[in-house]
Amino acid sequence: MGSVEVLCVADVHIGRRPSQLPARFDAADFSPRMIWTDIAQTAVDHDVNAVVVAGDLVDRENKYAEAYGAVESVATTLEEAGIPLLCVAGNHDYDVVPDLADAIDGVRLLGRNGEWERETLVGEGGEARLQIDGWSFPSRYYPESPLDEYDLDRDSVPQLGVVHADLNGREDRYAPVDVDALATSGHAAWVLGHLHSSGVRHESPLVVYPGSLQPLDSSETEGHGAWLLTVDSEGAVDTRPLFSATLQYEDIVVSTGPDQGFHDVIDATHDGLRETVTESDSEAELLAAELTLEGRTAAHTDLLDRRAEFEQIELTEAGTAVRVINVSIDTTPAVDLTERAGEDDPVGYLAGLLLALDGDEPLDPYQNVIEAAHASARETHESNAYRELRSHDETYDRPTEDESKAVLRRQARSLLTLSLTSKGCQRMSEPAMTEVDESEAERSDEDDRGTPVVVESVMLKRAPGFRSRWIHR
Ligand SMILES: [Mn+2]
Repeated sequence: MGSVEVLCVADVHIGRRPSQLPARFDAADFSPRMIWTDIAQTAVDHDVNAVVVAGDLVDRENKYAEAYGAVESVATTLEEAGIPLLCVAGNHDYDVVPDLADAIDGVRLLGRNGEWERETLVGEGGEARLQIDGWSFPSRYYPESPLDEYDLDRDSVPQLGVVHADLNGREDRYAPVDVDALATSGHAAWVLGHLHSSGVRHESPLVVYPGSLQPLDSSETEGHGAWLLTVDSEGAVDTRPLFSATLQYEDIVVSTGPDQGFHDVIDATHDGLRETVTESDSEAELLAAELTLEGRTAAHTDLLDRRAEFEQIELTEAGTAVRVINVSIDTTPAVDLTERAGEDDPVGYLAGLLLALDGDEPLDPYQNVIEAAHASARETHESNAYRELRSHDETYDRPTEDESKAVLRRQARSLLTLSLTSKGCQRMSEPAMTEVDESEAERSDEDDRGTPVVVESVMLKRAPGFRSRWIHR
């Protein structure tokens, strides 16, 4: 008697489209529906004994029509190949999958109405080889562990449990289960649905989340797809991901250095993207990267100005199209704060303030600017202009001192950049505290004292400590 192979998928969410695809890529081409219809061929190619779906095959009830054809097409191909298609319902499709199972030959629902149910896979001689135990969501929410209701008989045939459940979840609405309960249930293995991030959560007995079949948004990073599970004649279980998804999201962080210019950072980004493809096990058609740039760099201002150029990156590496879908600039100007702090000019003041706000220097000398910033933040918060916004979040009272400090830190960074580059006021992005006066800023650009006057007049006119040091010198 040989081994039994099961193709496991979960969280297909037919009806949804992956979000934030780069320009010129059609979300329909990367839809879960497309990936799902390929599952039948994958099952035939691997000559599996069954296909198991661990819930949330369909995104929601109003996607019945869209799901019907795709599910029927897979069911038909599998039926012709003699491969059973076994599904349990999840919290998204508790009211869809039972109807699909009634309407389409070849779709077998396990665990209707939240009652455990078993399907036995038999070998060529009719001998039982694997029992598949399934439980389906009876409603949108189910606050208990489905294992509490488990009531099927035990015998010597290995059992595979299939359930849509929240493993060790903090929320208790989606069939919370404890990994220990699964590990001690007597099953040879568990295939779970609900969490979209794939992986083995317990070895021996095996507990595995196949994860979403196709990633649906940029939080679902790394390789996705179906998993192949093998139970040998001794009941030993092995599993591996097939990485069948055509799309992959990744977060990529590129560190820049003080001497790097804009083109160097682009080059480093290319290297980072290529490396990510090379290191990935998956062979997705499209890799969509969320990019974060960090570090102290001479290119800081250029990066802020030319952020959009990163979204024009077009690479192909090992057959994968690589694109950037989102860019965060967390860099700082190439100024050594410690070196500049204490110098008797605005840069020195801002450097000292930033060090103090980061906890590297005492805050005492900056108390008055912090208090002024805090008063200004609260005044802005309470102003009539923002009354509408305030009414949308009644739990939020007023800015705390820490929140005001965070605003002050951002403003100080922004001002530091400005005063190092003398590029004017266009980067004063947070008017809550800045109150840019165009005429004043323009006038002071021509002033022979240059940027420092802009600095004073634009933002820190509310900060008595700052003004007293430089305006009246
Ligand atoms: Mn779910």
